[in-house]
Amino acid sequence: VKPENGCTWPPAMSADSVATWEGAERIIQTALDTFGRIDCVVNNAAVLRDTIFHKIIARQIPANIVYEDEHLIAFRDISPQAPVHVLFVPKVTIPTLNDVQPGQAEIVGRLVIAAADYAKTQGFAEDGYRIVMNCNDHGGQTVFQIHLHLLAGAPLGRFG
Ligand code: DGP
Repeated sequence: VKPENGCTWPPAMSADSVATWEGAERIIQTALDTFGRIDCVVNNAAVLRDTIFHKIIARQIPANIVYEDEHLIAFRDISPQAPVHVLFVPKVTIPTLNDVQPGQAEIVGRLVIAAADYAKTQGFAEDGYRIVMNCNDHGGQTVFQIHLHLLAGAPLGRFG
């Protein structure tokens, strides 16, 4: 559990401080009523691991969404690094690639297939594209909900 990657409810309380709060059940119910979901429960505190991408999924902030299904969402990167730069994000909360469980292979696979399908429907599959997933500090990850970058639309230069 990485509460630092999200927040607890009520706000400004660490999971530990809520542990002694009577009525933890009520707190968790309030979080559920307010946010529609909780990601996990730590010491009787509801933990919401919200990122900017969760807010896009919940339509709390706008994004240029190009694809969505029950498992994932795809939208244009706010700071494009190529003529086409789309992010594919699962709806299940997974902060980093290190947190992907063996039973979650399908979730990661769906991101790749959705990106390839998008390339085909947009007509640049044959020209080619690059997909990138960053993990933690050295990988340059800045948003702690796993996501796949699809880059295309021009020769991207050699990488790796
Ligand atoms: P990474 O460095 O791999 O964690 O990539 C995060 C990407 O997310 C980065 O390329 C910029 C993009 N991004 C950050 N905030 C927003 C946002 O509010 N909207 C959109 N569309 N993209 C964002």
